[in-house]
Amino acid sequence: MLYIDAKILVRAPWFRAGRAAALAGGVLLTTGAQAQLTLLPSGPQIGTHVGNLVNNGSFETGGPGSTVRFWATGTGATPFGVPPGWTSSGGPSNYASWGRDGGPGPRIRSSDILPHGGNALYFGNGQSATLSSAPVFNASGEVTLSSPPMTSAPFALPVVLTQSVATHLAPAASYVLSFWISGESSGFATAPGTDGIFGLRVTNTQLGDPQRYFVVPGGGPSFGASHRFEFSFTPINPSLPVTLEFTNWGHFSLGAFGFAGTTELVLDDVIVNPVPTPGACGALALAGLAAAGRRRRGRWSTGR
Ligand SMILES: [Ca+2]
Repeated sequence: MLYIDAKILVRAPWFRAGRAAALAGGVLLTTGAQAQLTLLPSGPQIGTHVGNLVNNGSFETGGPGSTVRFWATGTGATPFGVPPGWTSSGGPSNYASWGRDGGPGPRIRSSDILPHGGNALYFGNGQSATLSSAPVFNASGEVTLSSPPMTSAPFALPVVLTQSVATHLAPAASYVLSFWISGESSGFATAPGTDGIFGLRVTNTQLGDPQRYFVVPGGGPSFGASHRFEFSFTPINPSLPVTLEFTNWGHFSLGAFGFAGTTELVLDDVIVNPVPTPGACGALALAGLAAAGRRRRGRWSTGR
């Protein structure tokens, strides 16, 4: 089976550190009829490479390492190469790159230091993105928009990365989605930073497969230089996979709303883990942790 072994789960530092409370809530309260995608509070990392259902989630397989390839299908930039396991799309002018560059690092496009290995994805798509109204950057890292972002010429299309993840072959009561986000120049930015926006869709977890929006940390005081986003989710139809979809529209031009031009998405270390169904004793233990240990801690990286 591809479950996280329960013994590994209990030994994991995050489980002992109190963040289990939020995950326990997801494990105990959701069913297939209550499918959801819940952003977890910041805290010690939950996702583990052991039991990761994502194929090439760290972009290390086939990675170019100390140089870059251009990965968003549709680009005219060369050399071209899509990370194995993933599907990509973009406009002809996109310059989304895979690997690492600059330093000291590893980093890509002067991001924060990569959390795993020596390859990550930069979603470069130019100074072309706009919004019809002001975004709201919530403290959780989720961004509230009144209408979808737009990408204008010459880039025309957003840069999109997708992978179907076979959760249906690893049945579980719930799953953890974990990934690391930084931004172009975020590792060297000075306050107030230029936080950006990216899109996340996880199909088969919310009715209508809505796209949601989250901050790309720009190195400023609010969100730091990088962040690991983690979610709990339950598939609507457990006999089908879920699809991860990451979208960058480009640097947003938000001067009309009082914001500076924004940074662009850097992504690494994508993980999906099944969470085993706790037995009666396990459920009681988790409930106890939830009651006694619930706390919320800010852990936005301040850059390094
Ligand atoms: Ca990596």
